[in-house]
Parts: sequence; C-alpha cells; structure tokens
Amino acid sequence: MKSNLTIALAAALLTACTPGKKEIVTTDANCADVIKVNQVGYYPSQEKVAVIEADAFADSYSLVNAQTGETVWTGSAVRETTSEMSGKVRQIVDFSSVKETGSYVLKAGNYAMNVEISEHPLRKVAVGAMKAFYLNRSGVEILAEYAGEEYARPAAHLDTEVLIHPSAASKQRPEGTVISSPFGWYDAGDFNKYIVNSGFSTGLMLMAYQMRPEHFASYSYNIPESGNATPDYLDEIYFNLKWMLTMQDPNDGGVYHKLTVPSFEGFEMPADCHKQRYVVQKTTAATLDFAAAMAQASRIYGQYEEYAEFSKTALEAAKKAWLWARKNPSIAYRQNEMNEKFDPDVTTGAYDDESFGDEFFWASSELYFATGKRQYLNFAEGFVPKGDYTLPSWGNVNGLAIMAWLIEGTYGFSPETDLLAQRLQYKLINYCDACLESVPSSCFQSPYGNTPSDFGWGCLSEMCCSRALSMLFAYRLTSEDKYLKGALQCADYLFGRNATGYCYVTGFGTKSPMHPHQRISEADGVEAPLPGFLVGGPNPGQQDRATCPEYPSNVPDESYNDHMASYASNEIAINWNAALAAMVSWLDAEIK
Ligand code: 9MR
Ligand code: 9MR
Repeated sequence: MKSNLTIALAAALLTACTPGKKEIVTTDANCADVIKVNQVGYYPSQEKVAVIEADAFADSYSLVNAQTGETVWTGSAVRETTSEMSGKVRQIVDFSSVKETGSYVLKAGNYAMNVEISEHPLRKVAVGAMKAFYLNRSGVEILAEYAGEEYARPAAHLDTEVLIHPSAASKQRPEGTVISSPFGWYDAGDFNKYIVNSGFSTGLMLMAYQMRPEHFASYSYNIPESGNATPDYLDEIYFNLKWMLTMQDPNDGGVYHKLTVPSFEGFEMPADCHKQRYVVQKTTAATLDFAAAMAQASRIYGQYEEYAEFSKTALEAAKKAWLWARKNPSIAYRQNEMNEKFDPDVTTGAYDDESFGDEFFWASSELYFATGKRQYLNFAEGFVPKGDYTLPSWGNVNGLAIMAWLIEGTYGFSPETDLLAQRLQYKLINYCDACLESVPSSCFQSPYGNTPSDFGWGCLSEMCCSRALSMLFAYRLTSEDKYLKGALQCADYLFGRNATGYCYVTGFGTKSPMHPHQRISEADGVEAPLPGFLVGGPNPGQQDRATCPEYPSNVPDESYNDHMASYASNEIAINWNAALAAMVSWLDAEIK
C-alpha cells in the first residue's frame, strides 16, 4: 500500500505519459515510453543509468524519494546519442551516486518514472522465471496451492497413448504402435514437446547451476517437490528430463525429434485439446542434444540420493544415444520431405538443423566429463569449433559445449585437456571484449541492442540473455568487474531501458507484455498473462505479418508487437526462459 503522502506527491509531480500531452495525472509514475529505466530495480552498489527520450529532455534531471519528497540527486545528461536504426536522439542520465535503497521518482521535464533501489532486485525475477516452468508443465494438474486460484488448471495432454508416426516406424515399433510419453514442459505458446529445444534448455540451465550450485540450491519456488531434499531448481528441470527419457527408442537408442499433434491446436486451454499426438522421426540433432543433457544430468543429479537411480539411467541413456548418432551421423529433420512420404502431414515447429558438428562436440564433451573415457575426448577434439566464439542457441550448441569446457577448466581438469580449455576461454573473452566496446556509444548503455543484427526471432534470449551469460563466464574466469557490469547492462535492457520501454518479462515492471502468443494466457479468461515469461522480442523479420495486426514500427529495435497473434515477436518459449532464469539467478548470486 502506498501512503497518502506518496499519492499526493505523485499527483503533484506527474504528468501524462503520452508524449506531446502535458496534463496532470494522478496515477503512479509510469512514463516508461519516455524515461527508460530498469523497471525491476537497481542494486545499491552498481551502475544506475536511465535513458531519456527527446520529449522529456531537460537541462537538469532529479531523483526524488517517493516517501519523503526529498530530492536526493540532481544532474544533467552525461551524453547524448543518435540511434543508427531510428535516428532518434536520446540522453543518458547517470545517478549511480545514489546508493541508499528505497523507492524513488526520476523526474525529466514534465515526466516522471518510478525507480527502485533494493538489495536483491533480480531475486524475484529469478524465482518468477523458474516458476514459469511449473506453470508450463504438461500432463499434471496445476494446483492452486502452487499456481494460485487463477492459474490452476486440470491435467491435460496426458500422453500415455501416443502413436508412432510412420516416419518413426521401426521393426519393433511399427507405425501406429502406442507408447507412453508423459510429462515435460510445453515448448512455448504451443503445446508440443520438442527434444532439440528440451535438450538445449535443460542443458543450459544445468550449466549455469554448476557455476554457483550453493546459490541455485537456495531458491524455493513453491512447487510440489519443494519439501524434498533436492534443490527446487533441479526438481523443476527433472520434470522435463523424465519426459525426455521416454523419447528414446529402447531398441536402438535413437531419440524421436518431437512429440506433436499434426497441426497446431487452436487458442484453447490444454484440457480442451483432444487431437491425437505422435512421436516423429529419430534425428541426429535430437539424439545428440539428448545425450549431452543426460550425461550432464547424470553427473549433477548423482549427488542427490533421491535421484541416484535417475543418474545411472541417464548415463546409460546418454551412451546409447551417442552410439546411435555415430551410426546415424547426419539424419536431419526435413519436415516437407517427410510429409511427401508419410501421413498424416506434420506442420508444427521444426527445430531443423543441417549441421551436427556442434551437437557432436557438445555430446562427446559431456560424455567425456561424465565418464572420463578417452574415446569421447577423441571425438570432442575432432569437433572443436574452428571459428570465433558463438552464442549458445538451440540451433548452435557450440557455445554450450565451450561453457562446459570452461567449467571444467575453472576447477582444473587434467593438463592434457587444459590446453583446449585455454583456447576456448580465449575465444569467449575476445567475444565479450568486442561486445563491451559498443557500450560507450550505445543508445541504451548496453552491450546488447546496438546493431540491427541483434534483433530477430527470440533475440531477447538468444542474443541478449546469452550474451549476458557469456559475460558472466568471462567475469567468473577473470574476476574483472567490467564483465559483470556488461551482464547487468543486458538485464537493464531487458527490463525497460530499451527502445520500446517494455520490461519484456510478463508480470514484472511497470509496462510489460499483456498479450503473449501463449495459448494458456489467451484462453484462461484471466486478464493478466501467466507471469515470469520472457517474450521473443523485437523482430524486424515480422514472419507473422500476414496473420497479425500491423507492427507499431519497422525499426529493428522497435519492431515488437504485444499482440497474441504475433508469434514472431511475442511468443514465449522454454529455451528463452531457460536463459533468462540462468542469467538472473547467476547475477543474483554474484552481486553483493
Ligand atoms: O502457435 C504457433 C507458434 O507456436 C509457432 O511458433 C508459430 C510458427 O511456427 O506458429 C504458430 O501457429 C500459427 C501458424 O504458424 C500460422 N497460423 C496461425 C497459427 C497460430 O497463430
Ligand atoms: O525459436 C525458433 C526460432 O529460432 C525459429 O526461427 C522459429 C521458426 O522456425 O521457430 C522457433 O521455435 C518455435 C517452435 O518451432 C515451435 N514452438 C514455438 C517456438 C518459439 O517460437
């Protein structure tokens, strides 16, 4: 509750936020369109920067304590920038000298915006981003006790009677064979379950866990497993891993690419969906991503008694999968070709990928770490990427493998392999240094978002969060503050200091997405979307143009459409939330 004083003060201070209009309003200070701040909050010890749009330019800006009305800081812009993408001129304001926690209002011309400074501002996002996975669980009832009344829903998509699609038929499992493949997370706004993306998501989350296990283990998410002896973070990830195990053909070790309906469901609640689901074709990418995630999981879960059995099963499954991939090293998922040969046609997400060197590198590396066996090391060495460091994404897992090597390097692996770790570390640091060079002239004081190529389908995760994670690695390896600062600047961008002024995570910040392309959020009758989800973000490709209302802008960093039909800019997905959860949890661990 706000005190009367605060409300009176806000009323006196504030003007409407629509640029151009200058009437007094009596609401909170939420001029997110003109005063761009990290709407989640700033750390007392860290940089605090706001970006001001031209409508609110002033010779002097001030920060006022929202409770007392006291002005704690005044200052003018430290620099002015012009966007290469939109031509917009903006000012950068730096109030880092304010180190007292509290609720403040930043005043700029006739506008004002709330600013929070608190001890652990990102902690609530770290918890919310993981809770989102619970809300996206399939095959189980989502209980009010954990989700709240409004997001509770009955069990659906039980997947206990899934058919083998003709593309996946084998001697032991001919077309139409019924298998059981329950649980796991819905992939995204759609209700299908895809192994490539699941392997990537769980692998990324487990990777981050290893950097700060004691911190990740300290979170409690209020999920059904919260009372047990294993960290909630691992329990939630296991919910997807246990589904993944069912996607391996026990007869030969190959892994089905996905479990899916032939064509996307409508915008209905899960319980209203009744289409037959299938597992389709085994592929090399799915099988290797599965092997990597399972090998990694076997090491991590092996430390917890509750998961001792799973740990052994996971390692055996990983080994079998790897052997299948060696025998079948280049089976790509080509949906159109598949549809020419088999019925029913399948038109859901493809997660298609034509090169498997990165998956071989990741899976062989993880199997080496899990077993210490020379044969896996030999293989991994044969697939070390030749070029520069690349950010991890579902389609290119080299970055994940590199991170895995650096975790081992951090703890000092055997000398024969340290040389490889050193080479990979050098690539990663070079990449981060290049990104940091863009900050001094950045419109948003961030190593992300300064060039059109930073925007596209899923960019907020695959470019922004992944870049922040790379910076956190660099910080961990060198202890140089500039990398930590760079990672936090990526968070500032995500949470509101950007071209649209959106805090891009549902349920957080003053201005956040209200209409994500997520079937449950749209169909549940609740106005607010499911909380804790990062949306894909600005995407000048606008691949959904034909079926959704016009985007507000074509400028790359403004090409974001908060409309439920905008799957190319406003969908949510497990891989995107995986990177968000990993990044904010890790930042929360590092910043004192
Ligand atoms: O809902 C689907 C979403 O999960 C996918 O990312 C997207 C692209 O494959 O497709 C969405 O489904 C749309 C379909 O492709 C075109 N017609 C409208 C569908 C629902 O918006
Ligand atoms: O994240 C995927 C993105 O990189 C691709 O460009 C896009 C189109 O193929 O598909 C995205 O993945 C979608 C998947 O195919 C189906 N579920 C929703 C995913 C997020 O949009």
